Amino acid sequence: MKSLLKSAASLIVLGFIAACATTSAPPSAAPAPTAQEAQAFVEAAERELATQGEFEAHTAWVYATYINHDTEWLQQRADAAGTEMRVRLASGAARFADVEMPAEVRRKLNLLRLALTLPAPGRPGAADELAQITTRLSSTYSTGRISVGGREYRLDELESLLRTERNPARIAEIWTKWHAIATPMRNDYPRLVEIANEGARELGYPNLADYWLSNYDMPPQEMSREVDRLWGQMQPFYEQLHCYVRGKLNARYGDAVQPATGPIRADLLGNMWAQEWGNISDIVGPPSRRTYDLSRTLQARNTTAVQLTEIGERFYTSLGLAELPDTFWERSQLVHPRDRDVVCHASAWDLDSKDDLRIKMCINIDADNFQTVHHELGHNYYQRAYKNQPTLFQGGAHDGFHEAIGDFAALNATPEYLVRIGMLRQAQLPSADADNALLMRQALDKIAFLPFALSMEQWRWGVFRGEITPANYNSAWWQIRRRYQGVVPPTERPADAFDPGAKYHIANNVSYLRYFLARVLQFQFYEAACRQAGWEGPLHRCTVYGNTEVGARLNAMLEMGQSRPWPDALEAFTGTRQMDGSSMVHYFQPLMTWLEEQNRGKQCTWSPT
Ligand code: X8Z
Ligand code: ZN
Repeated sequence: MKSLLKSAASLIVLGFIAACATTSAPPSAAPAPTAQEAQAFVEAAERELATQGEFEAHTAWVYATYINHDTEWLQQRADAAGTEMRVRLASGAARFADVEMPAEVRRKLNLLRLALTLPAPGRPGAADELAQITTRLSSTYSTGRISVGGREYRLDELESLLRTERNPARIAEIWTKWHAIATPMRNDYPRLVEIANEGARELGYPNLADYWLSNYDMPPQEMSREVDRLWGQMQPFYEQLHCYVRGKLNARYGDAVQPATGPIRADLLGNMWAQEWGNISDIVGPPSRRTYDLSRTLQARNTTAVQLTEIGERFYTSLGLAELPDTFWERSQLVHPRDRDVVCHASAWDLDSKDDLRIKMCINIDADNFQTVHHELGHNYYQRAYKNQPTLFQGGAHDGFHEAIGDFAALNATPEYLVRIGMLRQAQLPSADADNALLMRQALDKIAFLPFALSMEQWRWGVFRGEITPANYNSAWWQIRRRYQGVVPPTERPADAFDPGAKYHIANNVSYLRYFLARVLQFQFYEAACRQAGWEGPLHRCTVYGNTEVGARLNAMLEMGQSRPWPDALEAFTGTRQMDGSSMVHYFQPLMTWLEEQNRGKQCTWSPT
């Protein structure tokens, strides 16, 4: 992700050359390059990436925290230059394809080839045109505002409204107006795809989808099969959840708004993109005598954005990790500045690969932001742990690891933990009979998310492969969302709609498979950590808060960065070399059993087309 790291590239630098990737042979007249030359090439590349990356990061920071004509200009220039540099290095790396060399140098060359999110072709002007498009898309998204009831709202404010708004007409209005901000993107996006596909082909990949899928230390087709396997493990659970939630929405809103059969109306789920549904747990239940509402608890205590961030930091320091530096508090953007446009979407930054860590958020005080603060700090603690690795190894074991650390931390925020840190009173501690209510709230966020993440990437892979053409962009988007998630838009979509662009990661070209993988991995990390801590109770009640032995083992995995194929890193912390949904299944098993009972006799499908 562009803004996540010191350079646009480093987070996605991963993996071995894909089996299908071709490399061009050196011209026959030139002498074959040597291993020493490969080593020297890599060292020079790392120096250039480090210097240029630091410059790019500062430019990107100023743009993201103050969007205006001049910062757009700077951002676009830096982006184009960064793309040209990385394309030059990626093409240069291909020269050493047939040279015998130490494994570490080979790995770095492979990472160099995969170091771009959107590769541009080498012809003059291509990187520039691409940077113009990406900057325009980014600014259109981040400066989007809509008018509701005579007042202007930004996206972060609309998200807050949707968390609690229960009037279906007003919900549909907010949803429809926000999605309209993406309409101007509809002509830019096909051109972006065209240029980046051309760039991917020049680097030896058939298209951008295969290029992205080559980042996982295995051939892209194999990675696709892994994704299908993981989804297959959780799909039955999602179908039960969908069925139960649909019934509750039908009971709440009636047949005219939400029918009892078929797909769910996407705007009714408490989230602009129907990606996480935890905000409608008041509608879904199940009722429990004693449970708590984290948003209300935080608000009742007048928690500030700084305090929320300190709560997050405290979890990591309790594991024995160092406090964040003073500059983190001086330089981070925690809340929306009063008088300027910014990129509100949360991100974590490492500007110098030393100690200049920051987060950039527009914090509103609620449970979602509690989760996001932990998420972002997970990125920062990962970045700090691998800062002594060589430049090309400074990244997550794969991008899903980077996204999973902070979510793993937040899984530890159990009621018992909240009592320990003084957020809840002992008397508010939910008893065992509240387990299903607690698990439901988690399932609405964690399980509902999986088919959303999959839909995002299924759409993009189809677009990158040319199977979805511009004329079908929007209809294919809704076909895919309906098939995987079982959701439909509240109203017929206009002919010029470009609904995918209303989601940050499409407008900003951040791959999304990472979040799907992270949902699975975070439960593997959590179960492993709880095992290390000797926890014997129900998995979802475990917290490793304060356990420095777990912290040391976690940090050992983080310190590896991407110096080794990801199964090595996974093994270092969990003892297994496979991504696997069974920790997630195990965590939610009591709720699954309960849901199956509740849904007995119901028709739990939504015709997928
Ligand atoms: O984009 C994010 C993070 C930044 S890496 C806030 N997330 C995804 C999203 O918001 O769509 C975290 C969960 C999924
Ligand atoms: Zn993230």
